[in-house]
Amino acid sequence: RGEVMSHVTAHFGKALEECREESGLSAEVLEEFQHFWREDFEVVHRELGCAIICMSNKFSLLQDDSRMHHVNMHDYVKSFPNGHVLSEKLVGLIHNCEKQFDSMTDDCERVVKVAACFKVDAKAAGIAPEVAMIEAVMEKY
Ligand code: BOM
Repeated sequence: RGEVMSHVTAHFGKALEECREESGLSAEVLEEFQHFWREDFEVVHRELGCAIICMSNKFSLLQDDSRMHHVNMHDYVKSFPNGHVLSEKLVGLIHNCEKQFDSMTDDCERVVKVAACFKVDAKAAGIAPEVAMIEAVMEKY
């Protein structure tokens, strides 16, 4: 059931290389974005938070305060095959995670916490993709 999320991740992940320099995220920490979903990948590096902000900005998914832009995120997820079945859920999970770390003032540190929370909650909700599923759809984007 991580099918839809595999498309979103494959597309979103294409922006990683454009964001490597400005985020300072090394290939040693995260070589390919789809590894974000690996069981043994720990979502802890501040630079990953900076990279996610940079990547999200490529698709206008954030507001000026580096919090999610709900409408744009909704539309982005809906643009993928069967995206409408996931968009509401994904926006809800991310927003719930944002609320838990709202007092953190460093945007990169806060976003990596939000992303780690989202990874856990997406797995629990059964919407997280397998890395193999992402690799299978990479060529489409
Ligand atoms: O408050 C900042 C909100 C940041 C939203 C992004 C969180 C999840 C990023 C990590 C996983 C990405 C996988 C697919 C793309 C989802 C947009």
